[in-house]
Amino acid sequence: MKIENIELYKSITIETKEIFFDEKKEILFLGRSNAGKSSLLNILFNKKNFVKTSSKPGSTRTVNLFTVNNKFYFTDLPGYWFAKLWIIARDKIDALISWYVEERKPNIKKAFIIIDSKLWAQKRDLDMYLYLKNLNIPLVIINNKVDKLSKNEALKSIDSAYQIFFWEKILNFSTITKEWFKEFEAIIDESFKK
Ligand SMILES: Nc1nc2c(ncn2[C@@H]2O[C@H](COP(=O)(O)OP(=O)(O)OP(=O)(O)O)[C@@H](O)[C@H]2O)c(=O)[nH]1
Ligand SMILES: [Mg+2]
Repeated sequence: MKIENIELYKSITIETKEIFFDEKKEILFLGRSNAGKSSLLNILFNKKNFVKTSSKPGSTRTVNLFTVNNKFYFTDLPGYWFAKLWIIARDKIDALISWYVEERKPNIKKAFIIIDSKLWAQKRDLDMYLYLKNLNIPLVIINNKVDKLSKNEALKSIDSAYQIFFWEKILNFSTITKEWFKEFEAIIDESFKK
């Protein structure tokens, strides 16, 4: 898909009264804080700082929907585990994520779980994986930041991810080198065909 038009459609918080009812097909970008969700969207949109990113975890605190080509939603979600947040704030973010996912479930054609390959998959990632699986949401794991690893470490990291996520579809990725970008785009195209 050639991305020609991108607009920030809306930002949703736990205080938002109602999630709209709209038939557009949607893909989600989920992951622990700092894994690279917002960076990945910038790469796809081919823009430098359109989606706010930060080296400090916790930069995305709302669910941000971007309309792509007036036809699809690409949705950036807050990180589901940000240890430095107060427990109440953390619970609020987790509640926002699950409320959003469950409301929009019929329209979600793919959820990308982005993990930081250097930190390996953690229990929270597995919890999210099992949660989405239970909801029957199609998903792909993105093993991001492999530019930080040697070739050998990258192989080990994806191997361990396969074992943790029950041989689910996993793609190595780096938003810096953009290696595997073609494969990533192909997954997106295929998601919207359904
Ligand atoms: N080395 C490397 N750094 C990356 C990569 N992708 C993202 N980063 C960096 O990781 C940091 C976090 O990226 P974000 O895209 O803001 O992460 P996020 O998952 O949206 O984080 P939250 O909004 O806090 O949940 C930034 O400093 C990025 O530049 C990558 O592939 N390789
Ligand atoms: Mg973000």
